[in-house]
Amino acid sequence: MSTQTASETPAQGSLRDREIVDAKVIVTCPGRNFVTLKITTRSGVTGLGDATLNGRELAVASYLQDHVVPNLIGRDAGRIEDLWQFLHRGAYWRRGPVTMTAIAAVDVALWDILGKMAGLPLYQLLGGRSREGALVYAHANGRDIAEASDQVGMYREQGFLAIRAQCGVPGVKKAYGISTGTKPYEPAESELPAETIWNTPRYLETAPRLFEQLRKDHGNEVELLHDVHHRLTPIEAARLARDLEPYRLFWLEDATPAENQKSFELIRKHSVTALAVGEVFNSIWDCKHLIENQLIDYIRTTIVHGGGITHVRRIADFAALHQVRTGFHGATDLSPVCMGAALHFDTWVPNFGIQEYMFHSDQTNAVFSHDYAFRAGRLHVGDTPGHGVDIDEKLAARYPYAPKQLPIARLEDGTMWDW
Ligand code: CS2
Ligand code: MG
Repeated sequence: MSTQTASETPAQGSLRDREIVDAKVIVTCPGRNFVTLKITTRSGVTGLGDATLNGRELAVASYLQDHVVPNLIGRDAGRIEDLWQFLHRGAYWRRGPVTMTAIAAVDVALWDILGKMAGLPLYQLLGGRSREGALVYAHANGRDIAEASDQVGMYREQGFLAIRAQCGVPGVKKAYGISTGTKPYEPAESELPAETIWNTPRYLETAPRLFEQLRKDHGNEVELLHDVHHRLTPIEAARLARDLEPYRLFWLEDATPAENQKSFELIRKHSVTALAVGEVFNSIWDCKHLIENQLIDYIRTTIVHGGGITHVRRIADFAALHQVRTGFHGATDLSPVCMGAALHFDTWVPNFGIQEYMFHSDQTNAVFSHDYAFRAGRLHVGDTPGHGVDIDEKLAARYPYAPKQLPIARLEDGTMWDW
């Protein structure tokens, strides 16, 4: 009878099977730039991780290619936690969006390999289903309130139960979140940052009118969300949160820049509007104070920028202790690989809140095949082993990198502001 050593399990194959023999950084631009890490084991099992950081893609590609990949070859793909600790503590210059996005790509690729070796979907590896499908929200926007309301109506007809609404601000050219033409909103549109102008008083006057109209047009059932995108001072954020109370938002996002975490005490003092923060965070240390002091209601730090499943699981568990729920970032500049991994996480995590769902283009979906599907307001993952997302490398090679950066914002007097 063959004796199995600790490192030999049918599910995970032998240690030799799990040895990492290749790690490839794939940069492709099917409509927008994405960076993907593909790890291959000696047994030929491969795993994918998203490494996309909008506007700074090549920084992560280089971090992976030059500083991470040489450390992966020859290692055991099954030692996911140890590799996470090696890449985090071993970096010395720890944390930060580039480092944590690179670590996330390795981490998600290894979880993908583990699922494939075990023949299990990622949600099962994490602990199994906690729900059928993840509630998602779409992005409605319009140049004015009427147009934004029409788009909310359109998404409701498509079956969305939750919708983010943004609208233009009178007198402000290219306000945040407003798409031009028929394409969904795409912020990174030029090689160098486009300059946009911001006017807070006009915005503070417009936003409450938008939601007053949306409630009149669409009633109280649909969940409405709004993204301030870091543009208000703490007291302005407190005022907006209070002005929006009658319209019962699901959440008000990034109401004020969250480096100054005490500023959320001011917002909390003046309003019961639910608050969401964290898409620009990349570590549990960025959100610890906000979570343990109940200063937010949803944490948005997601798999691709938050150090992968291994680290975001710690953030979610810490948040659960304080009744804070997850609300993962899910813009189009996070690839379907991230969306796939995030949805498996959403399917498992007990303190799930909601998942952002901006649609990827057909070009992007042709490069990144996946088995998640939208039904009745929720995204449902399949049972493919791993996270269920794959990349067509030949097709990806047809879309070379196109340098793009995010816009910047200035006040009308030229003062640099938060975009
Ligand atoms: C936005 C993002 O979706 C959101 O909540 O904050 O679209 C953000 O502007 C982009 O991800 C930046 O690349
Ligand atoms: Mg946002």
